[in-house]
Amino acid sequence: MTAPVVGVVMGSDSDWPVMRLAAEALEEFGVPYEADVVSAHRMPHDMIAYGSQAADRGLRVIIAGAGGAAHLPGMLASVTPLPVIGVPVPLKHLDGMDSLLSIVQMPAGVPVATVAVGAARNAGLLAVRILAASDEGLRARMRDFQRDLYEQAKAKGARLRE
Ligand code: RP5
Repeated sequence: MTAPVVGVVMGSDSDWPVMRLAAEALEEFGVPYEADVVSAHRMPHDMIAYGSQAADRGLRVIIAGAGGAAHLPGMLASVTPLPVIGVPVPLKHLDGMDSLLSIVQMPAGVPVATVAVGAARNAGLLAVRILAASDEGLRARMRDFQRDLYEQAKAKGARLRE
C-alpha cells in the first residue's frame, strides 16, 4: 500500500457528502490520501496533534473542510508547515457564508487556500496541482485533464452552433 500524501479532514462525518468530492478527485489522479474526522471544537487536542504530526508522517497537503464556525483549516495551518486548503461546508442556515468567512479571513502569515462554498472537488484538484509542481507524471495527467475540459467546453459551443 502507498502511504497517503494528502490528508482530507473534516469537522464531522456530516461534512463527508461534500468532502468526498475532494477524495474522488484525488482518486481520479491516483493520489494516495487518508480521510478522517478531526473536529476543532470537539477534539481540539487531537486536531493539534494531527496538524503537528502531518508533515513528519509524510503528508504533503492537507484539505480541511468544516461548516459554521469553521476553525479547523485555520488552526491546522497554524501548526503545520504544509499547504492547507480550506473547504467551506454549507450548513442548513446562512448558505455557507459563515463557513466561508470563518475560513477565508486568516491573519497575515497564516495562509489557508480557500475554495468556494462546497467546492471540495476543486480542493482535490488544487492539491493535485500542488503535488504536480514536483511530479512530472502527475503534471502530465493534469495537462490531459485540462485538455479534456477544453474539449468538453468546445463541444458545448459546437452543439449550440448546430
Ligand atoms: C462543524 O459543525 C462540522 O464541520 C460540521 O460542518 C458542523 C456540524 O457538525 P455535526 O453537528 O453535524 O456533527 O464543526
